[in-house]
Amino acid sequence: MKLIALSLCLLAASLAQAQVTIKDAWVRGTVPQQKASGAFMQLTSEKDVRLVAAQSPVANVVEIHEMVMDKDVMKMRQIAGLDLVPGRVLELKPGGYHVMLIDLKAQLKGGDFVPITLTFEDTRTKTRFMQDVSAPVVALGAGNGPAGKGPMSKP
Ligand SMILES: [Cu+2]
Repeated sequence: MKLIALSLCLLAASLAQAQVTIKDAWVRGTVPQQKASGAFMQLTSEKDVRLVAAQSPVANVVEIHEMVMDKDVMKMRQIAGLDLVPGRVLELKPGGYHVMLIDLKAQLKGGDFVPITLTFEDTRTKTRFMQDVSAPVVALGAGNGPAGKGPMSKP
């Protein structure tokens, strides 16, 4: 009886933590020697939360990036976090916000899955929570990615 109560508690805890809906996650495949790649997905939250960090076992460094115009050249740079507006889809996509996988430990091949752990912060309570996603790798030159959002053909 105690065990059942405990597992119900754990279930409730894990459900309570799933505050952000993560959809259509994918990672751009790499060629040998390539040391970085991007991860893309759609995030939706019912609450005011902020994506503050990401981790993945495939990369030594994982950052949150945005694309900015710098003297007519698109460049990407790290940002401290990304706010989610409740009920609105925040799209991480090629040419826009993305999760940057840096110093990759191995080549990312089509058909592989990349586990990514996202850390969010409830902007009111300042409570942090983590959510995992398993993102399929879409190989370079394989055409469109899931749901027609293919690898970046232009920045
Ligand atoms: Cu980047």
